Amino acid sequence: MLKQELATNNLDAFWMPFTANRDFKKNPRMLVGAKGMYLKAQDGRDILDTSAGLWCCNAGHGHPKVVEAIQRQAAELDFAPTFQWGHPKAFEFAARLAAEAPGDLDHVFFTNSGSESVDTALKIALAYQRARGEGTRTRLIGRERGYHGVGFGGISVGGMVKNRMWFGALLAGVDHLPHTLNLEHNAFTKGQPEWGAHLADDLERIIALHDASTIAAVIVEPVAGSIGVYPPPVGYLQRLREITEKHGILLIFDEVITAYGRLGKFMGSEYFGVLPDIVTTAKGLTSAAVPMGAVFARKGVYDTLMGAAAGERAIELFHGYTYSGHPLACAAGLAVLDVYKEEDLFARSARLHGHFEDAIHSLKGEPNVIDVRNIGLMGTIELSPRPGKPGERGYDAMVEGFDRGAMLRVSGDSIALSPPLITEAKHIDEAVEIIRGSLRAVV
Ligand code: PXG
Ligand code: PLP
Repeated sequence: MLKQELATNNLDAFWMPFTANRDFKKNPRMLVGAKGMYLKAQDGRDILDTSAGLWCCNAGHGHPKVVEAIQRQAAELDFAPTFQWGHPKAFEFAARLAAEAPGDLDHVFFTNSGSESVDTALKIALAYQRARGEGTRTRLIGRERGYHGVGFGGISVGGMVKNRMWFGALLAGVDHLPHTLNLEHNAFTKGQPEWGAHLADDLERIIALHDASTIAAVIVEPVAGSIGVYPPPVGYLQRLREITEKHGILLIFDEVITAYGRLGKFMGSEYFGVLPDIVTTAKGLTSAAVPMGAVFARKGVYDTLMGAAAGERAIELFHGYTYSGHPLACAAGLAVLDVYKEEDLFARSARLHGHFEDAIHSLKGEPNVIDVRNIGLMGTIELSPRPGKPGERGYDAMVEGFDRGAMLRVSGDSIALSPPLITEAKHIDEAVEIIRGSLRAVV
């Protein structure tokens, strides 16, 4: 009896990630169920999911096909190692992903999260440079305000100060491009801003400082997500591609948020027409039903590492996770790919973009709104911070939104929107009206 009570009432033991633990445990926002576009709160209310969980439940919640695939797989093969053994679904899933990916992004390395995908990509980049006889290329270039997860690699190339400042000196040999947000030039832009492509030229400055022969890779999110949706200026990603190519530097797109239909395509890379050398993904890969990440590498990267190994019995890359290609995750992912196809969710997301754009830009003029940005089915409403209290207004809006029946994902004073791709126009309208009410209520 006592044990049962502890299991349900004691919130103390779970150290919650990226959460104000003390406030949450006083005023919990507990979710106990989910179906389609809605979560179920513990008090029985339906809560609209405006953010696809954490930008991840792209196929919506509890899709019967996905549920069934996971159940079947758990009964058939719960686990098989992928170090020196294999199971068919891992190969099938990788082959299907490679077939969908643009260009010659033909090889897939499985991880369990976006953070692991980022560490994997950075390590592949370093190993690739060494394998092709360019072992002096050890520097990694990220971007200010970038989010690349929470591993030491990811926070080193990442650029969010709170995620870095507590954790020591981080990786050596990392430099950062400037971020691309500029409200003076670009506030309330719909889609990609015209101003700012020249910010990519800062890479030439960094190369002039360190020399290209010391630089392995550049990693950026094609659309900065977590910081609050910064669509890239027109031409910016193309310019990064040109400069990296010219100097033998790998270009890594971190598409943990932008892949799997968020921009109406399999990858953001296709949306922008820029082919990077490595792409990191997670989240929508399995619609978050089972944790999983996947790193895509172009043929030349893979072939170089295969060719450099000392014979066919040599391991070509000393890297991997116990759960790389976990059977439950592969089963979920295969079912999710079917759902994306059968329900045509990427095209549907592309079709809804115009309605989404008009709806969120209608929040211009509401109290404290200083910018609205959007691209594909991702957008943000940025609020001015209360003087000396950054993040408080955003936090209050989140709490208010929950009372009004929506889960709002807030980063600082930005409210991010990234609905599941099954969203209908009426859900977008419902989300925007809840945000409007919340903004008027919190002031
Ligand atoms: N790269 C990018 C671009 C991401 O957006 C990660 C890596 C790390 O993924 P994992 O699976 O290790 O969390 C992410 C994750 C938010 C939010 O609300 C964003 C993320 C995760 C949780 C919350 O902004 N991005
Ligand atoms: N720590 C220890 C002691 C381990 O034995 C292992 C894996 O064997 C790990 C960490 C890494 O775990 P994972 O492969 O799940 O990332």
